[in-house]
Amino acid sequence: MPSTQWWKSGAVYQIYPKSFYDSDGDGIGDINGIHQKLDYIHKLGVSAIWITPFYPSGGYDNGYDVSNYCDVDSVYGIIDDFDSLVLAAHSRNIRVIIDMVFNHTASNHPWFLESRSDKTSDKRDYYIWRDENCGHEPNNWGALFGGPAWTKDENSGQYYLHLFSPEQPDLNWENDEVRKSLYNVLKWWINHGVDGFRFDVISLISKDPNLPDGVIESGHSYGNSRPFVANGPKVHTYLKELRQHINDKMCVGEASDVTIDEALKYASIDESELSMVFQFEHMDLDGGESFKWNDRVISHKELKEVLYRWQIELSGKAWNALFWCNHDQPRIVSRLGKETGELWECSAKMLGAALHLMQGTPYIFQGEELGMTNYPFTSFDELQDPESKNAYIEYTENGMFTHGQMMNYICKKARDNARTPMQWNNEKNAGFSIGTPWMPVNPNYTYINAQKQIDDKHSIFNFYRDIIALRKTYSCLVLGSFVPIEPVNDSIFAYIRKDGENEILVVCNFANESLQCYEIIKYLKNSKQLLSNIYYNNKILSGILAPYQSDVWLLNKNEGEESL
Ligand code: TEU
Repeated sequence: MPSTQWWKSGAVYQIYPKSFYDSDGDGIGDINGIHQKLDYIHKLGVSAIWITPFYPSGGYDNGYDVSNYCDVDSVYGIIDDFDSLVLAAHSRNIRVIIDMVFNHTASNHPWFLESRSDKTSDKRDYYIWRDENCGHEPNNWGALFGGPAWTKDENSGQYYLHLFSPEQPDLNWENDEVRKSLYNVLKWWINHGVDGFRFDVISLISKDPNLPDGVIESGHSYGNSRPFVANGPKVHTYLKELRQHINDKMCVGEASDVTIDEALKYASIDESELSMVFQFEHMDLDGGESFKWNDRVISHKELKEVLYRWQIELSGKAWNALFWCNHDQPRIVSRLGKETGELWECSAKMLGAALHLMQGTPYIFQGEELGMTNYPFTSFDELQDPESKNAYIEYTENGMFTHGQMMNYICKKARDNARTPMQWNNEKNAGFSIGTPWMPVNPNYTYINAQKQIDDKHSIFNFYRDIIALRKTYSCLVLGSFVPIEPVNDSIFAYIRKDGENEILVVCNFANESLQCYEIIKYLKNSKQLLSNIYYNNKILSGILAPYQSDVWLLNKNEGEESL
């Protein structure tokens, strides 16, 4: 394979440290816990780990409210632990990517404390302060975690902007000193050996300076700020400037509300801004009026349309970040596959193959490689995340949903589903901690756990190993073009990846039933099966796919259609 940037052929493993592995028995995962599990990560074959925030924090949003960008929160360890982790990861050829939360700080960050202390403070302009508007907030925007996006500071009588929660005031990127301070943070971590950054909600850093009212959509109490804060007027200027401070490090931006046109700028292959962006169009397909709180099921037809469009439109111009899961999403096997029964394993593998073999950098969220599932929440008291707690209170109090409806939606969509402890073995607390875990362990840990899967060659873990290895073996799976096979059934995702050397066919049945796919038979003649999640039949040769079947074939180039 020709040499290419490591993140193009490699996969990234996302670690939510609080729930990964607890090395000191306080019920909370930590940096040394990650260190102790590096061999497991190495075995999977990933090229990098991305660690979500582990910095001192206000403690409101599980680390996404940073109170000191250049340190490790004592609950996770000390900076020496981080330095040792980087060395140990590098010795295994695993890069380390860290999360930078630069749209906002915590409300107890010294910059904000100073900013709010006095209207004339040097740091006043580090944040976005405005006078009241006829006795009300400066505009009608709502915050993502509930309530208005403005909070009044009684001391000065002015309001500060917070797109998420009052505990997360937005930084004012217009201020040169703010940007310089943030670039110094990047330098500090580069000196600690990190290989890349994931930038939290980076598409929101540049706001429309007029801060106009937003439309109040049905089912909402406040105006929608997104048209005025996402992909704002100076975002690309700021990112080009930021890029000068990180040289050739890999950087992925979380870009909510990003369009393809915007992604072509953020993630252009000349990398003048970022290496790639996380877009959410495929994850938002089951959203609706009440944001994500519903039990709608993602349509396979729409999913395919979105994923294929991103593949085709970015091809040769920008680079995709591929993901089903992260710390904000429910578990994918519960969302698009089967979380129990004999098809659990098959569907988890199919979802892995469908995603990883498209063009882009695949991300695996801890436990996805084991087929970990959503948690069966039954009461409000089990919830940790302010997003779902606030939504529960708002929607049950305003009579929009009953307790039962809201708990059903939470079981399907809450971010807490991703945050239950990693299931290492079938011992106490799934081997996550000898103390009391900060979140309950999913009761299915007795049969879904790492220990059970590592040595089983047919396990989900080993299937993930195989797809990661396949991308390293065949260059067409990395830089090769993406050619959809259509028309096929809406639930069948069939595509060919090809370059000058090879052509590989990927076919995945997203349905919980056998489906005909005669359209692919012609490609299979004299071709070689590289991978399958079905070990008991070869009906695929006659064009029949089993429920959730996923197959990967190295094509004999003389067969199939000339036009490919
Ligand atoms: O998420 C940004 C974001 O837009 C999410 O809040 C998303 O809309 C939500 O999770 C959907 O349910 C990032 C972080 O990934 C998230 O954990 C933080 O809470 C948020 O930013 C604020 O920093």
